[in-house]
Amino acid sequence: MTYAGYQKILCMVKKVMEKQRTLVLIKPDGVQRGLVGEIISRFEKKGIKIVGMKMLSVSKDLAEKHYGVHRGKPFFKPTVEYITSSPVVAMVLEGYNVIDMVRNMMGKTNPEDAMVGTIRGDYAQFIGRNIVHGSDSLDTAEFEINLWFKPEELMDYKRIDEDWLME
Ligand code: IDP
Ligand code: MG
Repeated sequence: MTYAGYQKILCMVKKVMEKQRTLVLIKPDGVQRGLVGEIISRFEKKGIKIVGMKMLSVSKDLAEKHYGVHRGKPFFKPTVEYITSSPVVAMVLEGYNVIDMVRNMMGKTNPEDAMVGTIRGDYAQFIGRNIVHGSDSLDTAEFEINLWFKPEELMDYKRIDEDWLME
């Protein structure tokens, strides 16, 4: 095997083994439509660990910080109004490559483009009512977890099925 080939495999292995945390929100429409259990259940069945969870009413300040990267865009104000309109469920999920895994399980931002089998593809129709949020990168995840959760609200524990999830 060439050195480059060895490096590539090392990177692949490293990616597979990267333990991450991500912020997931069940947005107001997900809560109002009775989809909290269904959404959490999908993550649980996949073997993803919940390390933090709470229900809260989102303040305008928190919403504007959370969607800060979108400030100035036409959908910024409606999106802040949407997330503050009714309680949300916020979760921190942990697992290997969990950031991309959750994004894949959520489906594309616009439910019209989201594949059947994804959360948005199965349960949503409009981009402004797309029922879930998931952090989109390591940096975003760190920022969003710190924004929504205090360190003491996050749990370190071992799930009993962990040994059976991994090779
Ligand atoms: P994401 O939630 O898949 O990461 P972002 O592009 O980060 O998508 O947008 C944040 C949220 O803003 C979306 O989930 C959606 O609720 C809302 N949003 C984004 N683009 C539009 C739009 O074009 N019209 C209405 N709402 C939008
Ligand atoms: Mg986003």
